[in-house]
Amino acid sequence: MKKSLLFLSLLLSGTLVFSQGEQTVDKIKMNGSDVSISHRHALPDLQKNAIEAYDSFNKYLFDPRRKLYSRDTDQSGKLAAIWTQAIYWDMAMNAYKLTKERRYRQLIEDIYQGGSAEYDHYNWENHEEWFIWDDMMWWIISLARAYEVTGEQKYLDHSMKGFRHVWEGSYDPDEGGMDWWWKQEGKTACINYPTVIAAVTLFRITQDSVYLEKAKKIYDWAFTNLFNQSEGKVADHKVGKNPASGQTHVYNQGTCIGAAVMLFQATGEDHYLHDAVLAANYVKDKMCRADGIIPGEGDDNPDNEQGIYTAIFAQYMVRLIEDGNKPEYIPWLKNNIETAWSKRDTARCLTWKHYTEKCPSGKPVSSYDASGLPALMLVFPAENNQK
Ligand code: 7K2
Repeated sequence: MKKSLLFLSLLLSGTLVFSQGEQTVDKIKMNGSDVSISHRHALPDLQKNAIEAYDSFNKYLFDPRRKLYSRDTDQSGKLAAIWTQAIYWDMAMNAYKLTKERRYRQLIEDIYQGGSAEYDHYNWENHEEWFIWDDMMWWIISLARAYEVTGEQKYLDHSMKGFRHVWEGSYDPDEGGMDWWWKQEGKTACINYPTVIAAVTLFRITQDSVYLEKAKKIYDWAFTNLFNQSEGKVADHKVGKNPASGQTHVYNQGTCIGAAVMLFQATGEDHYLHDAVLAANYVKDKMCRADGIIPGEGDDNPDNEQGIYTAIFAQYMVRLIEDGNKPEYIPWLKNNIETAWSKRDTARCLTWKHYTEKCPSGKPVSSYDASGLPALMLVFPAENNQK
């Protein structure tokens, strides 16, 4: 507590100190009425670096005029892909949760406004704009989460409407599971697990058990059809009666982990947690390099969106650590952070998806590639929460 504040507290009667997340709020009596004075705890080093990394990400990649993110740092005016904006929106919410700073609260609303102006005011029926089911679902998740963080009703309204729309169009009542697109046959991990995440989030908010039933149904379909139950490997997709196939991706592992942990929390059933651990171990032991570094997927073409996959993985891997109480994964993630941070472009304080190679100075970096590390740093458990 600052000296002046302490002095003030001693002078005034009825002083009460309590903790609100990262903030300490001092309630004092002034002229007979309650006044709150808040000041943030000093953040530990890793979290301070997280804010530095995130502010640089925003400095070079957020377009304040369009209130959305650019595809890359080259100022070409090209926006990042529609669905990736939702992942960047999650990052703003995580920065706000970490710091409780007003500027990040404002950024949450700004990105909402940017998305509204750019994507037909969240009119899900507009299939020119919202051209694939999974792109919608990423936003539906983030809209629900934005409601959880801020209590803004309009976010929840769009989320619930969107969920209904995607469910009606994409759910297959005969075979189960969610279709990826209306123009191509096939059910992908990237629509099915995000549907579970959206449904459990909406269940948590509304307590409407219909959401929970839908979440379980889709999870079961994915468990049976996409999930390798002994290895924890998530197949990318399944087309018709063909066996599941496709490359493994860290984002699919991540959403599988998130879906499983959320269902574990919602139901208390351990088998979900067991699946999440298997899926996490698969990434750690089979997809990472020998030194445990998470792979940056895709080529270096600025259009390649796959760099963002580690940001998605981070969001849900940390849920396993915190909500699933698995602190044993912390050193692994910390090593990833320390390695990539040491390779940042110090001039811009930007990182990229090749964590063991120096992020090149003076060259364009895509928002996809630059998002992975700040996203992980923002959600990394604070030192005092580590067991
Ligand atoms: O084939 C699909 C998907 O199954 C696969 O995982 C990725 C691999 O490529 C396409 S979809 C590309 C993106 C479009 N919409 C949002 C994302 O979920 C998806 O990765 O890259």
